[in-house]
Amino acid sequence: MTPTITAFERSPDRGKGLARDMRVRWALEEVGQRYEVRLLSFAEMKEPAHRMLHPFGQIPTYEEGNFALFESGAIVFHIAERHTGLLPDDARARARAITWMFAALNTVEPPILDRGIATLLEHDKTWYEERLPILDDRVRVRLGELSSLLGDAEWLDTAFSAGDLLMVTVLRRLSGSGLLDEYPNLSAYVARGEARSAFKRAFADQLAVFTGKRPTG
Ligand code: GTB
Repeated sequence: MTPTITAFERSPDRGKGLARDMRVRWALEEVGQRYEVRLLSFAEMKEPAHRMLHPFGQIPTYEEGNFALFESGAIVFHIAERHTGLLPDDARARARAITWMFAALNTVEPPILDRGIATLLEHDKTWYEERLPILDDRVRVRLGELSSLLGDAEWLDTAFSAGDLLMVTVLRRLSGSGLLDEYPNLSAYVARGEARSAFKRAFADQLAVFTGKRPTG
């Protein structure tokens, strides 16, 4: 059955692939699973029909018939478990990849999110200029640790996994901040993720929502 996901009808990032449907699209492309997309306005996300799928009235969601999921990490995990290509077969390597999925969402993303919210919603506050460097430094702590761990390796563990997919999407949220540039190996890691053909297809599809131009090829 072809799954259906939800995404913004008008993404605030104007197609930069920073909203969380991007990680679900990328996972589906990695495993070669076709999917449909239902686009929602902000008002539609808060309506009872959508809240039946997502209790917090957000995107993305994932539906297969009458089976529905919300939370991008849970959706990527579901896709990774049901197909080959995103989680290793070896039990220990699989557990390590799942650990990286949690680390991306639960350890690395929170300070990046705090910074993003401040720049988006708090830039007109009197204390903003004082707070931003504090938030930047909290992000730097995690980036420094991740950078040391990654070293000159290609991926977080022995092969690309759902852990890398989530980590790359989390790090991409720093685009335009200049923070990632301070860690050349992390910039290169993100670039490696973005160079994957599955990423490119997912990116083109979410961009087409904004430009109205269907991707070719
Ligand atoms: N923990 C949930 C998950 O991982 O799925 C969080 C879901 C979530 O935050 N969804 C956001 C949403 O629906 C879209 S992704 N927001 C509307 C609302 O809460 O009313 C967050 C996001 C939005 C926009 C950009 N951007 O434009 O750069 C980046 C990220």
